[in-house]
Amino acid sequence: MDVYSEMHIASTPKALEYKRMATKHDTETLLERQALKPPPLYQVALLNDDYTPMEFVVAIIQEYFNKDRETATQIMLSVHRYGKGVCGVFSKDIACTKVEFVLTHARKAGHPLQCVMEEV
Ligand code: TYC
Repeated sequence: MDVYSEMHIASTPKALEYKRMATKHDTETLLERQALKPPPLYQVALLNDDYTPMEFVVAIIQEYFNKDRETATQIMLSVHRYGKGVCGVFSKDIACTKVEFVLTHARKAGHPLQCVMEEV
């Protein structure tokens, strides 16, 4: 069969109807898959070290994780005692940006504070 005959078949009403059904089916499948699988979330945590001042860590938690002073102090003390503390849970982009901002701020201030993100 030559190319002109194929083009004719591909545009017959029946062929167009099949094409429309296939497209609709694909769209529904994609929407169903998106509805069933929510995007992954990431926790952002601070790690303990022996040098970063407690007051600096409290200020960081307040500034980048929107915590009041009391909550920030509790998180900082938890990191100090147990080695690690979660400051919040975010989408991938937001978590990545938080880590970058915290690390940049800490390095500029000359502190070795570590901040990590982990899928929850
Ligand atoms: N351990 C630090 C100190 O005694 C305080 C500290 C707390 C450091 C939390 C880092 O993520 C941290 N100065």
